[in-house]
Amino acid sequence: MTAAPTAGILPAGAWPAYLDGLQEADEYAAIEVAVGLLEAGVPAERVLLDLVAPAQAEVGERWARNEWSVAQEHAATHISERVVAAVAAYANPRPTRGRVVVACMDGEWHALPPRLVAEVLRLRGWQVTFLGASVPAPHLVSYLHRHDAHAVALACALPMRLPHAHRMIEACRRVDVPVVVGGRGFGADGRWARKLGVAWAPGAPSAADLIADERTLRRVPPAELSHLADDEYTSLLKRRGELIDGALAELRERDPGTRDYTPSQMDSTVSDLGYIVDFLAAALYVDDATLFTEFVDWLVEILTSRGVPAPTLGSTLEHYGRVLRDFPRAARFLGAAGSSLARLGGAGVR
Ligand code: B12
Repeated sequence: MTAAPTAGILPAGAWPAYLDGLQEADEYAAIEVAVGLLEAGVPAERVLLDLVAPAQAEVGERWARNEWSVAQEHAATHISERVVAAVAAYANPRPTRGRVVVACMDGEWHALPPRLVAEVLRLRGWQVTFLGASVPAPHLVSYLHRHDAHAVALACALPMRLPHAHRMIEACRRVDVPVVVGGRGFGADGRWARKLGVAWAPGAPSAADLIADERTLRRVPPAELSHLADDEYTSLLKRRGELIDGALAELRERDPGTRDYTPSQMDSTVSDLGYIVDFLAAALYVDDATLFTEFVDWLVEILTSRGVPAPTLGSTLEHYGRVLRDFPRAARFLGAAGSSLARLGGAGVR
């Protein structure tokens, strides 16, 4: 059993009982643990942030290690959503402050992390409109035209969505609504938010503090994106389809076994090849090789735990490197990822 990352804050027994509830897909048991804490006087904010949030991170670890299936992860996440709803209903706060709109970036389906942020903001008196997963920029802007908002909180869990994040942030700025962003997609220290020139909060409490301090929220240094003038990002996107098709053809050539892939194995392979291009594009967008190398390290972990050998990934990076030889920054990032891969599995880009 994994120890609670916040051990000591919650009464002993709550964490294992809650994780058991998620593991057994027993929503009644999980809700009972959460409501039991509330009844024992634990503040609702603590239940959300010290029980539900780290449990979801643990769900992610178990999925990444291939210990839990996608279905188990989905069931656990659904239960966490029910628990959040139960905690919110129990606390039942009434708004005393202005409206904050909370939304996920376009193409971003991780709605539970910003839902936790939304509930914490509600607990602190804000009137929150939660727009949920994958909100297209024009819809967000039209909502902001119709409803006065004190601030917008935008979530991004996957760094590959950062270029979209930037478009959403700019769209909010055009209607003069200040923005705070958060989520794993901006890097553990928020460094990619700084590149995009937007206020970033590591968690719900700091987001609430920032939203309450409008001057600080609006006082952000400008974006640092002058590197985009080299057009590598835009050109890479234009070649996305060609890159994936080429990598697939090269993979089939190199490893004839892939020709016998089932449709679902083929789907996963094509989406992995696409993720490599999308993460590379996002790294170009913020001009940071670590965005790409961290992704490749993560992908090695995922593939290895599912029995796919790391050399396969090394050869694909090599292939992209050959095709993108006229893209100096992309070539550098692919090289850095290859070296990292070599350190991890001894099979990097040669
Ligand atoms: C549940 C889940 C899903 C669900 C989401 C359902 C839902 N309703 O949210 C579904 C099934 C849709 C999903 C899909 C995918 N997922 Co997913 N998912 C998760 C999981 C297990 C939990 C997410 C969660 O609730 N976390 C709990 C929250 C509380 O943690 P948190 O993000 O750190 O949030 C805190 C702060 O970051 C901050 N914060 C977060 N958001 C915001 C927003 C604002 C405005 C502010 C201020 C602060 C803030 O405050 C929070 C509270 O303290 C994570 C694992 C993890 N560690 O998070 C993977 C994870 C994020 N997913 C991952 C992946 C890869 C995917 C997929 C690509 C998988 C696939 N092959 O299809 C897709 C991508 C879908 C998409 N385009 O968005 C990876 C990402 C890895 C990477 N390199 O980026 C993770 C890390 C899993 C893993 N261990 O590998 N996923």
